[in-house]
Amino acid sequence: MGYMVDGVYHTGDDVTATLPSGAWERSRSTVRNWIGDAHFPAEAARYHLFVAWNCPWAHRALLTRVIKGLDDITVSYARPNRTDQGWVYDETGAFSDPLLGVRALHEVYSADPMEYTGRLTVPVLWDKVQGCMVSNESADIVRMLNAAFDGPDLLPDALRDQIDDWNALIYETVNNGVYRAGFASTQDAYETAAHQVFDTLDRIDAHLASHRWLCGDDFTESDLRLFPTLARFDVAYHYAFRCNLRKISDYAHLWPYARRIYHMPGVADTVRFDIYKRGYFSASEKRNPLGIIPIGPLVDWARVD
Ligand SMILES: N[C@@H](CCC(=O)N[C@@H](CS)C(=O)NCC(=O)O)C(=O)O
Repeated sequence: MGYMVDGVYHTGDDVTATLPSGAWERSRSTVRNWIGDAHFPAEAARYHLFVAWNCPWAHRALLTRVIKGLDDITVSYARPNRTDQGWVYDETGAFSDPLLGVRALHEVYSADPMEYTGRLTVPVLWDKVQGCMVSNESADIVRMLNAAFDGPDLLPDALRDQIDDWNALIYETVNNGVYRAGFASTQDAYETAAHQVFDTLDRIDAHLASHRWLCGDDFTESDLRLFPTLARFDVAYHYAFRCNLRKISDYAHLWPYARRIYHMPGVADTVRFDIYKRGYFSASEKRNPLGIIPIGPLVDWARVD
């Protein structure tokens, strides 16, 4: 997968992400600048996103871009499968990088004068004027784009505590919960994580029986952060990460809610089910040694109730 030390790329894995209990932990993002600060003015056309269609964290940034109408932020999409060079790009076409012309994400990180140390993750928000990274933390990217630019407010002051509470639960047990289930290396760690996923999905389904959105009448950041996991669930997590007690399309309220988000303007264009399958079912010694990609399931996201 690769990592970087003082701006120099190394192949292999620097840190073991698996704890002695067999549980799996995500490493922390370290580039945490903020649009709106003196060095990073709120001019959309100045910024660029490096993403991968299959990455749910990058999906948060893509969703914020379309919902806030920030088409001026340009985007480079990496190939769905990582190599020993990490996330890579073609020379031309849909998986190329029109901005810097890089062939691997580590070239973006090393183009920043900061001499980065850490993992090479998407999304990266890039400042084209200064030639440096603004942030590699999707939660920050969502918040700074929301605060710096016009368009629907995803984080109204009055709902902030509620939003933070949902975000914390959803991050731990759903967004990252599916990864903790899928990457667990013991039966216990897997079962604990997988049950947490469904406990929260069940709770959200019950909540949505009497609420249009997580925080009442308006679509907020919490809905935005839940959606990438819902979009990947039935085609990928249910099988590839063994989160298979239920599918999203089995839920009475969560399923129409997920489709309500899918049908918001621009959102369907951020979703690529074929690529989710290619990414999550890529050959993996532990999870899918032969790299065979299932043909199904058929999930009718186009349906409008
Ligand atoms: N905290 C980061 C996590 C991003 C993340 O883990 N991205 C994955 C793809 S889904 C990645 O690029 N991993 C590459 C690696 O860890 O080497 C965020 O939310 O922005």
